Amino acid sequence: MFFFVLIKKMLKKLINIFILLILTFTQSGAFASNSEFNIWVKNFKTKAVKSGVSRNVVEEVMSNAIFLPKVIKYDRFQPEFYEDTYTYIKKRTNKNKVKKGLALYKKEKLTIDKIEKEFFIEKELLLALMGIETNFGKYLGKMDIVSSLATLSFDKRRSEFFTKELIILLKLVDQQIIDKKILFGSWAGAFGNFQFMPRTIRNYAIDYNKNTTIELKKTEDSFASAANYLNKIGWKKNTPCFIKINLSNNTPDKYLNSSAGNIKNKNKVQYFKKYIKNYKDLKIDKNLEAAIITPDKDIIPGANTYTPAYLIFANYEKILNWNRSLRFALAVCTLKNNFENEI
Ligand SMILES: [Ca+2]
Repeated sequence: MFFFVLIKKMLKKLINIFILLILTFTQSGAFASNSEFNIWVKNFKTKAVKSGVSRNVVEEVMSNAIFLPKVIKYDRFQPEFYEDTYTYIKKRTNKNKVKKGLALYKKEKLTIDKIEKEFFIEKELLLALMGIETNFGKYLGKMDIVSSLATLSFDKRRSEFFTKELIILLKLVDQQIIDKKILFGSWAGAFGNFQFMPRTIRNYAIDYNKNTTIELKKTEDSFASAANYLNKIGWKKNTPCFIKINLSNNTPDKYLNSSAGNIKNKNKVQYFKKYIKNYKDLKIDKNLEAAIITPDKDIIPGANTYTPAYLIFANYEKILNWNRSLRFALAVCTLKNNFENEI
């Protein structure tokens, strides 16, 4: 009798554990998301076919799409503190980076020089962008970008934007412009040596060596595509990007741009004369249109309001077009200058 009660108790306990397990499993985010994700994929496929992608390509490419929880984690990650501008630039433009870029240039000199001439874009700028985006092709990203884009499209936060990007990518595969076997890149769907999003590929990428596909992980196509992009958005060769200034403490607040989203209160360099302590030393055309940026202000706790400060020009804003970050554009132009001293 005692033995029978013991077995009954154990059985009850096992059933409880079993129920608990089922509950835990079905309530977990990953499980819930997966079933909802599959429904989303089904609806997305219909949408993609309606927008003109062939059914075969939609079925084939989307059949391997999975929900990637880590992509959501990266997208939600907000750094608790930002590096100050000096640290950010220093890390990304150091001697090692210059050395690595020079080695690549030496190897690919003929191609890179040809592209520089053809698109009117300085080779130093191309090298700087590649160095900062992927450390010269070392960090291309290993994420399956179809799944990344699908995950971000499924997610509510920026669904519309990423759905459009994914449809563009499917169209590029459908038109056999991009090889579907090499779609690995960053968690946000950027791809190749210069980290192009699908829309950038569609609008600016070039099959430079004319072998029918655009290979953004190879020098010829990726450098020509980046140069074409910069040329089309209006980068002007041999005109300045930014210059460092010592800003006076009486500079009105409205002139201090600290956000990359909307550069305000532009004027000729000479207009800002009364606010710039080292004005006389600035080796720059004083009639150029400029704006002042103070990238640490409002972002770095306890940062000095007026230091560091820079005058930025039209070219700088083209780099913001590429990536909307004040620090990114400063680092790119700094690395470009570093290359200029070496090539
Ligand atoms: Ca090609």
